[in-house]
Amino acid sequence: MRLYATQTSPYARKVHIALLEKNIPCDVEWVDLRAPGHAALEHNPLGKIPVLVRDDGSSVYDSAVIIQYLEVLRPEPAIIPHDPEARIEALRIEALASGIMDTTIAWVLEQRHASDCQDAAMLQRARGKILAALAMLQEETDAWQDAGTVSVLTLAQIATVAAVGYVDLRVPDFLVQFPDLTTWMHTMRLRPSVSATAPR
Ligand SMILES: N[C@@H](CCC(=O)N[C@@H](CS)C(=O)NCC(=O)O)C(=O)O
Repeated sequence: MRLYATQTSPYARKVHIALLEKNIPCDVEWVDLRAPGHAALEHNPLGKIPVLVRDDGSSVYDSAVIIQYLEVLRPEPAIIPHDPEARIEALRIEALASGIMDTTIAWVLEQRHASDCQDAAMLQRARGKILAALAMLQEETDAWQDAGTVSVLTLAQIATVAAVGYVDLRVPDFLVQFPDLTTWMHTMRLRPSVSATAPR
């Protein structure tokens, strides 16, 4: 199997951490998304990463679907709870974390416009949403103080690491008001799957 990814994509990082936590061997190919005709286009017409290409050449995307595929491919150790209520809760947190990724990327792209061309209202709205979602994630992490030492991370924890790591990479100021979340992230960086996938 081969994962097409970039070294800064939080969606790809989520998948990469899941592969490592579940101990699933997979080659990783770094893609330059700005290059015309880059490798991911051959496997996903949308040209987005992550894309997982199976040994029979078929593709799986996007990141949420890849996670479901990995769980079917190798059910143990499970990263998604079997209990229906706990499962929905894990998927909700994954969606919340993905929303942080989406909104942070939109914020960063808008911020790159010349200052007189920026949509100030959009930036303000996006910032508010990111901060509200981070506050919610911080509450979740209060219950995950042992996550640095558990045998396997859950999807909710993996998605949280990927989202918070991305905010830290692009807009670290947004994390200043979340000291508990920041401390939790420091603990998580001691974990091999988290340190090996840190954005570079
Ligand atoms: N919902 C998708 C989002 C993937 C995504 O937007 N990836 C970005 C990189 S972080 C990308 O490939 N952008 C290139 C493009 O949109 O052409 C997922 O969860 O996999």
